[in-house]
Amino acid sequence: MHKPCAVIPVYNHETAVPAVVDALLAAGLPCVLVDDASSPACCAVLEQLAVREQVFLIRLAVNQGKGGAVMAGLREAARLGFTHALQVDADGQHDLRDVATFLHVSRHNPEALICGYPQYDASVPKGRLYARYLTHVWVWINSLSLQIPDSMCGFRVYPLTPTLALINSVKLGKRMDFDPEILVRLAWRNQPMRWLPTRVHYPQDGLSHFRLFHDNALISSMHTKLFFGMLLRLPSILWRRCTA
Ligand SMILES: Nc1nc2c(ncn2[C@@H]2O[C@H](COP(=O)(O)OP(=O)(O)O)[C@@H](O)[C@H]2O)c(=O)[nH]1
Ligand SMILES: [Mg+2]
Repeated sequence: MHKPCAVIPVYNHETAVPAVVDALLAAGLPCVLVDDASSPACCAVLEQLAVREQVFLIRLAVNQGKGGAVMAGLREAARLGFTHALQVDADGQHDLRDVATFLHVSRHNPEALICGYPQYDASVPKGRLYARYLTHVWVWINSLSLQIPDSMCGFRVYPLTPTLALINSVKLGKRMDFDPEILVRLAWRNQPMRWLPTRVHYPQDGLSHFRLFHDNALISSMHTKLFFGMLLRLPSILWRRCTA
């Protein structure tokens, strides 16, 4: 059973989001938009989009952060009867020409989480690029494997059943700490994962709400928390790996 949709967390990206929705609908994907307590201007654009067939909109009364918005969208996707969800940013930084490939691989590996392996161009802010290397190393330690080559790219197809089983049983980070944390925790559960290269572009006039100090501090404390979580689970993770 493979019935996919897209889940798009939106926080004040009203200029870019219509083109993202157009591209996803053209690729045959229904869209679940999650308005993360955006400005009135962005709300109005999202309401316009939601008039269209196959576009669903949910509203969070209080800003949750990217992770909180994605989790709300994944729950809504399952409620609507979808089995898989493509997580994609609203700001147009992901290469939507890859949607068909991601869906093809997901359809042939329905149990797997399909993750984007980002190929950055020169537009990537250097501070972000270096911070990612630190995250890669933490993720290798905390997942007890080198199987996760990137954990920050928010372009992935989630199989909803195992993903919601995790989200409903653990309190995950609700901001920019979400993308790496969910991968490590799924890896602890032996979730099959696949990586596909995909181009990531930071538009010159693009609007990123990533807060360099605050979000990096949040991500560091998440890695530390996962480190102790990994130590506690070490015997059971290794046992599961050996008997898999
Ligand atoms: N930063 C941020 N993004 C949010 C929030 N809620 C939803 N989002 C969405 O999460 C995605 C990633 O945010 P973005 O600012 O582009 O971060 P970046 O891609 O890491 O630079 C976009 O689709 C945002 O619209 C929030 O509270 N803060
Ligand atoms: Mg972005």
